[in-house]
Amino acid sequence: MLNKPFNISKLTLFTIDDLLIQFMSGLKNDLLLRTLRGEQTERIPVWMMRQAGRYLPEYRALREKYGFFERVQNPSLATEITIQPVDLVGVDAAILFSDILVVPQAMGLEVQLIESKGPVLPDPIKTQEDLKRIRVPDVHETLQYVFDAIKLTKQELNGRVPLIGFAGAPWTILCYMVQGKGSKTFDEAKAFCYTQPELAHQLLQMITDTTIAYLKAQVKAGVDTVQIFDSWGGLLSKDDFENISLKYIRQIVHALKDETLVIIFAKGAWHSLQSMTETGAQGLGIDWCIEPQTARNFAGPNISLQGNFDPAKLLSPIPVIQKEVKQMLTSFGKGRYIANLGHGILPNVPVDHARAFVDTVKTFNL
Ligand code: 1CP
Repeated sequence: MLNKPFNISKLTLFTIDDLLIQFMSGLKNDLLLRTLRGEQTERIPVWMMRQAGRYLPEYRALREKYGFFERVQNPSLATEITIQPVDLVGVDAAILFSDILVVPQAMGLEVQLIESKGPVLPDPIKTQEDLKRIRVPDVHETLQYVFDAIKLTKQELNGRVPLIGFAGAPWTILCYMVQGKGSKTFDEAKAFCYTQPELAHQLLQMITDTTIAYLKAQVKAGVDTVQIFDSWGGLLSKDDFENISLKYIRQIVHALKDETLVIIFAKGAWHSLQSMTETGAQGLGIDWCIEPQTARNFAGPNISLQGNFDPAKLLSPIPVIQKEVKQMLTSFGKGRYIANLGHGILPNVPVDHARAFVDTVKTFNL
C-alpha cells in the first residue's frame, strides 16, 4: 500500500521508493539520472544542448562585460551562466558552462575565441615536432577553475536538478588542434589522420589520457553525469569512426564506468549506434537525421536515447513547435528517453520558443 503512487502536486506522481531515492541522492529532481539508469519516471526529462548561451538576453549581458574565457574561468560567472536556463527555461538538468576547448588549452596550445568567427588555435599541431609543445597535464594544476565552478554550481543549485559535466571526444578535440579553427569538413584534420596515422594515434591517446583525468576530477567535484561531445564524429566513415574516434571514447567510458553515468553524443554517427551502446554508456545522443524507431533498433532496449529535435525548428511558430515536439515524444515512446535537441540551440531562437519546447515535454502524457 505504501508503494502506491500518490499526488504531491498536480503534475507529479511519486512513490515512497522515488522519494527515498531522491532523498538519498540529495536531488529534488533526478528524472535525468533515473532515466539514464533505466528506471521508471513520472515523466520524460528535458534539457537542451548549448542551453547556457547566446539566445538568453541574461547571457548576452554578461558577454558584453567579460571575455569568453573570463566567463569560463571565473567560477562565480560560470555558475551564474550555468543556472540561467534552469531559472529562465525550466530545464531538468544544468550543464556546466565551459567549453570543450579548455582541454587543448590545458595541454599547452593557445586557444582564442574570436567574436563572430569562433575558436582559433594559432599554432596547430601538424608534425612530430609540434607534439613536443604539448603534454598530458596535471588537471588540478591547469583546470582547477572548472572543478571550483562545479562545486559552486552544486551549492547554488541546492539539489534542484542534476549537473552535467562534459568533455569533447578525442577525435573532435583533434579536429581543432590540427585544423586550428572550425570547419565544415575538417579536411586538414582528416588528412593528418590518413597521412600520419602514428602521430595521430599518439595525439589521440594524449587527449584521451587528459580527458579521463579531467572527467574523473569533474565527477569528484560533484557532477552527476557526464556527456562526451563528438560533434564531428559524423565526418568519418564507419571504419574510420571505429579506429579514430570510438576506440578512444571506449577507453573513456571504461575508465568512468564505476564512477558515473555517461552519455555519448556523436553527431551524424548513426551507423555506429550499436557499437556505441556496447561501450557500456547509459545514454546515446542522436540528431534529427535518424528516426527514433531506427535509432532504437540500432541501439537496442538497454540504453537511454537522447534527442533529437532539429534546433532550427525552434524558429517555427509556437503551435508548430508544440505539435512537432509531441510527435517526437510519441515516436520515442515510453521509457529510456531524454528529450533534447539534435544539436546545440541556435543563438537566434526566441526564449519563449525554447520555453515552449521544454513545457511541451513537461506537460506531455504518453
Ligand atoms: O558567447 C559566445 O559567443 C561563445 C559561444 C560559445 C558558448 C556559449 C562557445 C564558443 N562555447 C560555448 C559554451 C559551450 N560549448 C558549452 C556550454 C554548456 C551548454 O550550455 O551546453 C558546451 C557544452 C560547449 C561544447 C562545445 N564547444 C562543442 C560541442 C557541442 C557542439 O555544439 O557541437 C564544440 C564543437 C565547441 C567548440 C566551440 N566553442 C564555441 C563555439 C562557437 C564552438 C563551435 C565552433 C565550430 O562550429 O566549430
